[in-house]
Amino acid sequence: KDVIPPLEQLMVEKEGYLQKAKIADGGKKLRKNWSTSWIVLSSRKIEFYKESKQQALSNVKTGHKPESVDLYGAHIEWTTEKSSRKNVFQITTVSGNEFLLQSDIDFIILDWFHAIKNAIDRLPKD
Ligand code: I3P
Repeated sequence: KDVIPPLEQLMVEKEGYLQKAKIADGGKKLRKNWSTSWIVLSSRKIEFYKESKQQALSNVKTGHKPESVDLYGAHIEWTTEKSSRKNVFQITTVSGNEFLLQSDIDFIILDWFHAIKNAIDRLPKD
């Protein structure tokens, strides 16, 4: 039978592949482990899928959940200190999760930075 996706998933603003490393969970530092992630940005959240888009879509039916990042109150900033890689920015959530996102391709990472920053800036600040 058909599964009706939540409203946010019908309002996807941007999606694509980036390199991702989660470096803190609830304020607790994690060992950095870069991997390719399928990333879906909607108005209020980012979802990180470990798999390809195809697998991500089929997982909607199985109920397999991606890692979801709440953008309310989140911070985004470029960083040159947290990685030896170029084109890295960090997202920090209110809950103390920290993610690094990276692409070697300048325009791709710039587009993502501005899309996520705009989404955060559009959300209420309190
Ligand atoms: C890490 C791995 C990461 C690297 C990180 C290393 O080693 O090489 O790619 O981050 O550097 O510690 P390991 O796989 O043994 O955990 P960058 O690629 O972002 O530089 P770091 O410790 O300076 O963060």
